[in-house]
Amino acid sequence: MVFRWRDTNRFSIVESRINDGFAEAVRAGLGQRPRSIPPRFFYDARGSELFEKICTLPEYYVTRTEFAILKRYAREFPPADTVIEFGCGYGAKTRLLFEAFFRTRRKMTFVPVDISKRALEEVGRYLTDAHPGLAVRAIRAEFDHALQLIPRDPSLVLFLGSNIGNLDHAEAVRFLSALRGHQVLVGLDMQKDPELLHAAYDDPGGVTAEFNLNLLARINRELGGDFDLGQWKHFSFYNAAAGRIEMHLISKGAQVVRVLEETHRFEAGECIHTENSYKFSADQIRAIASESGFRLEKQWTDEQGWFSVVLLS
Ligand code: AVJ
Repeated sequence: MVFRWRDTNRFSIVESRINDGFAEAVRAGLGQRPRSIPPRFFYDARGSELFEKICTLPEYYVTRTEFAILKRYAREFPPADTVIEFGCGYGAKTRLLFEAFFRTRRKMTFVPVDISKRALEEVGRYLTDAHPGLAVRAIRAEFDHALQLIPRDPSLVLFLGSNIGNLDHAEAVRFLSALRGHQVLVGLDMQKDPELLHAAYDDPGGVTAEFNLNLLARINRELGGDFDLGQWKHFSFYNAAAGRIEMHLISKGAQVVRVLEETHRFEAGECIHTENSYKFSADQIRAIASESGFRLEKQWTDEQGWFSVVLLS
């Protein structure tokens, strides 16, 4: 696809260390017990497409609930000269927010961070077209690495979509600590009826299952693996003690798989842990904020209390 920018000066993209270590992570993850592969590897082209589809599922309340909160309260969020966003994806929420920000400002800089170049280009093209006063300085990198590349002057940082839910408590505190000096708008999915959570992570149409299984398909495509996808089952459940949804891939029978010149033996029922998606309580949000050196400035939620958007400063 060829993009033609109306004004090239207003869009740039830096790509940094984007060999994200998929092979190394898979080798290490299949070699350890219990086996696990980090969820950031879900998002190749096919995985990103499937995730977009998840976001529109009736059972996946997450996206539409957060969107409604943002839409309703956008005017209360503090605009800033520079807005940084971790994990902008295709930027539906970002577009909404900039509509609100540009009611009171004429010039802004937007720094979207994502691993998908296509998503960054699409967001950049749309936003620079829509807002003549906007410059987009995109960063294509892993979140951890991007922390060293974002502007230092006090900015508004967006960390939406409960992307923070992929981090455990210590990781979340470490990530937010690195953002001190900025204001941070964070979207967090709240603890709720496990039935609702189960439905959101195991939809009847099987989109979430396909999203999970795509990780094995990606290993086959990119690392020359020979996973037989018919021999694996998507499994997700709410681990109430840990306050998180866990996603696993379960081996249907005893089998042998070759990946990266190595042989892996699986017994029936053995799993690969592919994702934790933490669900938060009000106390946990307060703890994360204070442990990372922030004040919980403001908090917005929906009528059912399913999702929270908080402003840390
Ligand atoms: C992108 C991490 C917020 O945890 O809800 C959706 C990913 N996994 N369905 C989430 C996901 C299965 C999503 N996050």
